[in-house]
Amino acid sequence: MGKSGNNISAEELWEGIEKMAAGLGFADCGCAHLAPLSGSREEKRYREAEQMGHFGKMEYLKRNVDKRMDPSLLLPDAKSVIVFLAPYSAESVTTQDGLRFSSYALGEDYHKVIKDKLYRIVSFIEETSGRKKICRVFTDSAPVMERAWAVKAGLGFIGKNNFLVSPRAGIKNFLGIIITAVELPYSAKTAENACGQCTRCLDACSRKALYEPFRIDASKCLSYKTIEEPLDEADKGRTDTSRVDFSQKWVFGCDDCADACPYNRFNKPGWPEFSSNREFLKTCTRDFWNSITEEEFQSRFKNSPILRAGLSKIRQNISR
Ligand code: B12
Ligand code: SF4
Ligand code: SF4
Repeated sequence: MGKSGNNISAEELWEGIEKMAAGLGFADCGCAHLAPLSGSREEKRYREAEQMGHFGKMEYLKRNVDKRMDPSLLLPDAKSVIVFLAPYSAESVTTQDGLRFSSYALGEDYHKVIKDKLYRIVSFIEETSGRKKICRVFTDSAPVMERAWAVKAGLGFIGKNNFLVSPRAGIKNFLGIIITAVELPYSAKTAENACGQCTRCLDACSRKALYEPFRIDASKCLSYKTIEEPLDEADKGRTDTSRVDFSQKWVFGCDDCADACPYNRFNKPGWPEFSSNREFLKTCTRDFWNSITEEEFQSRFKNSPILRAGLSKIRQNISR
């Protein structure tokens, strides 16, 4: 591997990135050579899912498929995809009246938290290599096949529940991505699927969204139902939650197929930013959601993933 600029070798640059990632709290990172996914098994699976209607009303998944399959359309001259694992392993919240909030939504908006840290690594890459505008940062926000790149970067395998499962850092990790024009040493690590005969995640999925190993009908998934599915016209502006039953229910996201997984034992401690609202959410019973105004909701959940669903949608989820 040659020099990446400023007379530093690609290996030295990568060592610096790894060290910095560990210092910032990332549980692992890896790097893949950027090559289009066009014609790959990942593209085939993606197009099958779309054709079978599994994307429901997530229109953004149907747009920019060319970019999704070829990240060099997102950054000219892109050479490498670096993938980072950001642990969020706090236990989900259940209120005393049985409302459940998924473990990934208990703190600050993860997009911002992760990107802020990745921008620091970008500054390091640019300063060290002596080149500007050679990186782009993504997390859950753009047409990038994040799980597929995590596998290529050697961070783990795709489990039967569709998660990127890391043999070193478990299952509760967000993925963060830097696409860069710098050529780096590519990961030698690989991880074969190690689910074996286990089917705990499929058994745990009450909606049968995981309808066979490695296949999800996202339009049936509670995460889609409680966050992404557009609010029913009839339910817009709902102000009460009177049609409530008393069983436990997921109100924002779902952790059933993740929590069932034995790889949770390898989870690293979650970043405190990802659980900063945990104690408060425990107090958010039906009475709270009934009485809060739109303005209070906007201000209380300003920097939280929960804002994405909106107050009316949360009320709909509670009364469903
Ligand atoms: C749309 C979306 C959703 C949708 C659809 C999910 C889905 N499984 O398709 C909904 C709203 C349901 C959802 C739910 C959740 N999501 Co989501 N979601 C996304 C998003 C934006 C796009 C995913 C996508 O393209 N789906 C389409 C399918 C077809 O593609 P895919 O899941 O990427 O799967 C490909 C690879 O797995 C690939 N593949 C690669 N190698 C291999 C090898 C083998 C053997 C196989 C079989 C497949 C395979 O094949 C697939 C098709 O190409 C990504 C961020 C991103 N840009 O990638 C986050 C992302 C996948 N979500 C994430 C999270 C945290 C969740 C939830 C846990 C949130 C929650 N608690 O409610 C749940 C988990 C549900 C589940 N079992 O997957 C994380 C996952 C982290 C991880 N460790 O895997 C991501 C990566 C966001 C992030 N940056 O951290 N999500
Ligand atoms: S998140 Fe919940 S509904 Fe979605 S696939 Fe997993 S267990 Fe099923
Ligand atoms: S629960 Fe079992 S089958 Fe599902 S992803 Fe984890 S190890 Fe694989």
